[in-house]
Amino acid sequence: MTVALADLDEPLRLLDADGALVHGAETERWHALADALTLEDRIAMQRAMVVTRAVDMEARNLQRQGRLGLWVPSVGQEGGQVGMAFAMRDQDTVFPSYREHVIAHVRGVEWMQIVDVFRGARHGGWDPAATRGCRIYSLVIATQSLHATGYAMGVTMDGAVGTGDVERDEAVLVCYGDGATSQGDASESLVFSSTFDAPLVTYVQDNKWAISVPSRVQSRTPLHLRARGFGHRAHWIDGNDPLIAFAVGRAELDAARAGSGPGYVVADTYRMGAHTTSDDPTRYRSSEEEAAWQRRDPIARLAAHLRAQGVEDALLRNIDEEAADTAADVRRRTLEASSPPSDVIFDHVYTDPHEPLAQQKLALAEFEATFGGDA
Ligand SMILES: Cc1ncc(C[n+]2csc(CCOP(=O)(O)OP(=O)(O)O)c2C)c(N)n1
Repeated sequence: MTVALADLDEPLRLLDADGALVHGAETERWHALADALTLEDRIAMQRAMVVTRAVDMEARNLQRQGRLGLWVPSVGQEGGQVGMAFAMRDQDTVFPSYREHVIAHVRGVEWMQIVDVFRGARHGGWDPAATRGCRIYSLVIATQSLHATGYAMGVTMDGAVGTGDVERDEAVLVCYGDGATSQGDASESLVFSSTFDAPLVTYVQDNKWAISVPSRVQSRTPLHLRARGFGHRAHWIDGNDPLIAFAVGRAELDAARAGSGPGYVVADTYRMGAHTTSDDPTRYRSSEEEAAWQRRDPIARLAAHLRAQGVEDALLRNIDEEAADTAADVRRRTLEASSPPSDVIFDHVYTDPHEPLAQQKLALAEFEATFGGDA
């Protein structure tokens, strides 16, 4: 039987589109969890979103000027991301996709580390000790769902699950999009994490489009119902509401670390920009659809909530200025950045010397030499 998305109730939310708190039978237990967020935390969430958006827009401009090979915008999806990022505990690990700039930023990934990925200047991983467990982006759809599952199974084998100490036990977050759920890897991850009670939480950003394919044609059943069929505790949340993302994310990560097995969170959100700078969304979606989602902007929503909590406009303006400064700094550093020598792309593929690769490295060096040092 086909279950139409329209037949379902609304996704869970604690903040409505105007930033007012929502109360109802389903919300109170989530409010109780969101209450752990102090006003300072909420301001920090707003700062992370605003700074990320400013850098995001600047990176898009830099790509247009030929300074980056590609850029993948997160504009519009910052709300759910910031909630999930704040829901993680220090010892947790996250395997992002390529659009989780807020999560990477909150974990401590430097902006230039992200820019370097899209300049094609970074070929290895990020140091998990320096990024509080944020693994490098993956541009191969859903592949990181398997990395995350295996890693989470390893956490269990290390005895770092279910000891009762939430400050020590570990949970793993993996992020991907609605389109990635169509990949076999994503289904295998659901099976294995469920079978092995792995401490894994999957955060699916249903941003409505897998490039030009709408999410509604990719699944006959809503994605959270599919995940329940695999034995995951699954939720459908408003992906532009940082508070519900925090509450559900915190509950699921803590349940996973306690040994209760995997959780699954589907965020109802929207990719406001192009899929990447190589894409033209005007070819496949309407400006009415975009305008409707514009009214649900997570940054405006949390700003309204903060104002209602007594935060002054001057503070919000300071955040805007800080964001503009950060973006300008990223621009300056990108313009100044040099490219690594091309032969390093061979250096971290295998642990041990590898003859065919050594030959390829030599062949590239000989080819580049034909340009007389101007390759
Ligand atoms: C294994 C694989 N197949 C195809 C692609 C090409 N591709 C890049 S992005 C994308 C759509 C992804 O959509 P979704 O998972 O919804 O994530 P979003 O980009 O919307 O965040 C596809 C098919 C790829 N990168 N990797």
